[in-house]
Amino acid sequence: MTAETPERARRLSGRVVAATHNPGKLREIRELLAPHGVEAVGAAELDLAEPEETGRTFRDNAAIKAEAAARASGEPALADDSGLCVEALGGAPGIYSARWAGDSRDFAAAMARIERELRAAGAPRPWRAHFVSALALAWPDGRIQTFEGRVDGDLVFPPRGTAGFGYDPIFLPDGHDRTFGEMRAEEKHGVPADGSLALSHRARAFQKFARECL
Ligand code: ITT
Repeated sequence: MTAETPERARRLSGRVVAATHNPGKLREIRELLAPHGVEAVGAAELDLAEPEETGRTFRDNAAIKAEAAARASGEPALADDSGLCVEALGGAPGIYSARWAGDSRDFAAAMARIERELRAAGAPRPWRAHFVSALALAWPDGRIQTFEGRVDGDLVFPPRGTAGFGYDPIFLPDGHDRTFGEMRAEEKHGVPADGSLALSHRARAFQKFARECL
């Protein structure tokens, strides 16, 4: 049902429902869409319920969220499912990245848990990890398109920087000496005008999405 390259691409214009309740993500999605003249209205603003994320992959969960929002709103909906995969922890927290922060969304605790588990496992440095973002665009008629992006890097402790959200302060992307938490928004998820590869997982997924849908 989901495909990276749909038979007939559909273009998005006007407005889209951003099927997320995460304000950090919503901000990034808005900033990514704005240059294309597409406005994003957040799921919380429309009072949309949060569906249960029962999928086993980022793509499945993104599709669940986008489809639920498109059905409930009658408008096209764009969802992101994303997470941090730590190699020495077998890819954890992965699709459970939000859950590791608990109901209170305590990412300081979630980052501390990652450090604790790496030390307990005796994992040799560098502590490799990657962020993944799956974007799903669902149309009210049930059609869905998905796109995935990834960025690799090392984990650093203690966390550095206060920008961004979630696990940004411990993620040092390859080729950079500042964490996502120390970068300006534009550096983390800006899309280069010359068509070269963006830095963040979400911006990389967005580049694929933009090629097909904007
Ligand atoms: P929605 O489902 O409502 O979109 P969520 O926060 O629950 O919000 P996810 O299920 O996709 O979203 O969980 C992804 C988690 O992974 C997110 O809460 C962050 O902690 C982390 N994450 C994803 N992208 C990130 C990024 O760019 N920087 C830092 N942490 C990120």
